[in-house]
Amino acid sequence: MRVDVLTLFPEMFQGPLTESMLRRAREAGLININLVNIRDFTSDKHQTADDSPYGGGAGMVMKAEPIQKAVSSKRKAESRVILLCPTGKLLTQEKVKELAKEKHLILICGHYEGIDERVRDLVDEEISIGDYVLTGGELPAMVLIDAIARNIPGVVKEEESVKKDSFYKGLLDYPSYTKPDEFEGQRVPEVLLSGHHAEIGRWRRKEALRKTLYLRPDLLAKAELGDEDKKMLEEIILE
Ligand code: 21W
Repeated sequence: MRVDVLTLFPEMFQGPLTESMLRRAREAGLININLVNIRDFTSDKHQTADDSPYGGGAGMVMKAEPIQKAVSSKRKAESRVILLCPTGKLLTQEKVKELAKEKHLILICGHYEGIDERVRDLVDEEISIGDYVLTGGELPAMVLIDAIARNIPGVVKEEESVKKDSFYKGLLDYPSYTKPDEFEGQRVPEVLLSGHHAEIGRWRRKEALRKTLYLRPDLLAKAELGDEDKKMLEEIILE
């Protein structure tokens, strides 16, 4: 997959995209991330990319023309153009999986108080990462890229863990433990030391259900539950 990120602050991406999993994914050629400075598409001598809002008020608004030129220089028939903005549709794992199948994404990061409204006509969709106010779309773009990369085959070393994301689809994670088998007087649940894989699987499913019931009942209402899950939930409620 190729991703062009249009931003006034390409330096913000230097850390996250050059470390850990994303670096490996880029080095392996699984994802090609290209930073595009919107300022390079301005046409005046001061390279003006933002200006004061018509009608007055505080803050600056990003100009439409430099963004349009930047998009035009990258857009191909197979491109999907996404604007990161606070009024966008909330990002979900479902959307992440859908976007992971694309050949080419163009991500536009707003900054300052916003972006000229007419930019919306250039984009295929608008995405927000949550109901809180950030300083720009750069961190949301990195969140989106990170979540997408995890779903490109070969990026996560143990493909199993991505499959598990979907096996436990809609539920919170089960509890994990590693050595030592006792820490501060708390023992690791005996079943995990037993080597009985079927029983371990059942225990994990039940504990994932328990966590979801207690911490995120909203997710439980949407999860696809089988008969075994419903039996386990009854047991949990009666315990
Ligand atoms: C924050 C832009 C507030 C605009 C009317 C006119 C991208 C983001 C962003 C930002 C405002 C995302 C106003 C979650 C986010 C982003 C910068 C509005 C007041 N009202 N997901 N001006 N949260 N944020 N400014 O902030 O660009 S995705």
